[in-house]
Amino acid sequence: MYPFKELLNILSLWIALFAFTKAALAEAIRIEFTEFDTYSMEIAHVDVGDTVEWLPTNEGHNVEFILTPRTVSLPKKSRMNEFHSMIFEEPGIYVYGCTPHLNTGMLGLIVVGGDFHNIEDTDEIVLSPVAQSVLNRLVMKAKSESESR
Ligand SMILES: [Cu+2]
Repeated sequence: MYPFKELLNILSLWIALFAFTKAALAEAIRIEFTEFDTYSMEIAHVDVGDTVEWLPTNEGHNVEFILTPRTVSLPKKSRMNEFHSMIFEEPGIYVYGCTPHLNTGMLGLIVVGGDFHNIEDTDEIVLSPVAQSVLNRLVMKAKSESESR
């Protein structure tokens, strides 16, 4: 038989291991660059603290943020054809696009924590007519998805 103290040690080891595994499994959302000049996931609903990863599965694309909550400054755009990842710590909506395909509407929307407080700021983004209609569609879809969650 193990002495009580040793049992406690084993128990706390298991708890630590469990916490570690949980942290390691914290959700990472993966978005691919596609041959159709789109992101494989146009809208991502994530929780605060989640990581989003962009995979350079097709050449000629990157990730450039064009809207973040006001408390978050625009991150530097990612390099072409490179893996990119970002942790989302502030609730709100984030809009990004691919620098060379912004005008043709290669856009993505991330909703963090189901928070749309800065939705009005999307009105101030200046885009080509095509990209503008893509953005409008994404915003409407994200809102209705959010309501049905
Ligand atoms: Cu692109």
